[in-house]
Amino acid sequence: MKALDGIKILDFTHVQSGPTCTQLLAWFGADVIKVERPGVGDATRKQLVDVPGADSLYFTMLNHNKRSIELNSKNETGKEVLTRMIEECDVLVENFAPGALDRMGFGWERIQEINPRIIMASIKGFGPGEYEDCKVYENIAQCAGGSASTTGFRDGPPLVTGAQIGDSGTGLHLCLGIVTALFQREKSGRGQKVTSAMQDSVLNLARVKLRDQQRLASGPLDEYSQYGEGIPFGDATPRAGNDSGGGQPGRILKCKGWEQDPNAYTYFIMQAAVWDKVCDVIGEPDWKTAEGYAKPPERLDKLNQIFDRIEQWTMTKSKFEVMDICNPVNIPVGPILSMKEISEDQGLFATGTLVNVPHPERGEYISVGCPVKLSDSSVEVERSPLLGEHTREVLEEVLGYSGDELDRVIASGAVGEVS
Ligand code: CAO
Repeated sequence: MKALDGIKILDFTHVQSGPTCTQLLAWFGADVIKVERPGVGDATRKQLVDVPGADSLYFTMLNHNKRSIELNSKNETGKEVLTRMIEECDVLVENFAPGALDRMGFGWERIQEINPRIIMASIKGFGPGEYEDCKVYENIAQCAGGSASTTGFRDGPPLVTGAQIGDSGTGLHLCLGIVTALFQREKSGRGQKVTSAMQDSVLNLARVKLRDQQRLASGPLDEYSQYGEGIPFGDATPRAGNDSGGGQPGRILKCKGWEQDPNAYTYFIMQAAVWDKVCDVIGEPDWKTAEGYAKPPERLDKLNQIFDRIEQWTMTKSKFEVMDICNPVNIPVGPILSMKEISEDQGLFATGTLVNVPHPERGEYISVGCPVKLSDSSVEVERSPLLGEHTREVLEEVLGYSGDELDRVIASGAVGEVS
């Protein structure tokens, strides 16, 4: 048994944000039926193509464990089929541009009329207000949500981050909203509308930077490097380079081989509780008791000097040797792992966080499996569906079409080429 067994999802999502949400629901056991434009499908199927003719990794890695039905929701017969799907499903998830569903004739009012128990979950770039009609992609959300202005080095431009906090981050938020609404429906019997704006999700993940914005009113942020460097703070949370986000100073430091290897670095946290151990490891035992070094607040104005000294030591070790030496004495460190190293990490394959997935068109590829583990709801990662692979199956098994009625729907052209 899977946690969401019996839950049917009308998956009207595309690109990245929505598909990450419905992929999680599929992994938790829901029957996710992806509705795609006949002959075209989710645009990502044909974006960043690496194997000519096959669905791209962009698509396959975001759409595991789903079924695909081709359906033109703007055609009369297509609207009839969509109406039946809304009747049958527990949740409709969509991330079209603002207003697209209304233009199709399926706004929230209409959807509720068709099925009062349905949960309708939407991702938009912005919440209600000045920008609500804007189309939004990942990096726009990172910029509008406060992440870019607080990422990068103080003397450089704002930076976006590689982690897709705008798309996949919002998908996660929406997924939580959906299962919460399903839980409430158990008691109320009613569906509801769940919305997650990408700006809001990024801001939620960047909330410590809003914390710092307010702390500025009480004086400089003394855990930021610029404090020790004597550089005055402005009126907004500055970019903090690789400084640790918390009260324990941390930096990215070079390790042995950094001249050739762009990822020969370690993250090193100078946690106050293990200061003595840090001093021993780097060969500065006197700093344990020396004035200006012994107490955490005294060290804040010389973080650059102290980290330079620690780096002299880390540069004599590989990033894995730093792990091996520091972890046994409880100094928190972490190697900067490349995607190559991660993709070869057998430990991640053993936990199912990485999986090898066979695919009929492209052969085997590596994907990220379900990042949330439930002890009583296992996940078997299955390949993404080919476009329209399950059109007939869904029409017959889920929507109950048969005989002349099925022939009529297929002949209408609303569901693409059905084999
Ligand atoms: N049958 C018929 N028409 C369909 C259809 C189907 N099965 N599926 C989609 N369409 C139509 C839509 O109704 C829409 O038509 P209208 O423009 O006439 O309303 C049209 O296809 C295009 O949809 P779209 O506007 O959502 O797609 P886009 O490529 O122009 O924009 C995006 C993409 C992502 C910018 C936009 O969807 C958006 O802002 N979504 C919300 C925020 C979001 O999720 N962004 C993250 C995307 S991942 O980086």
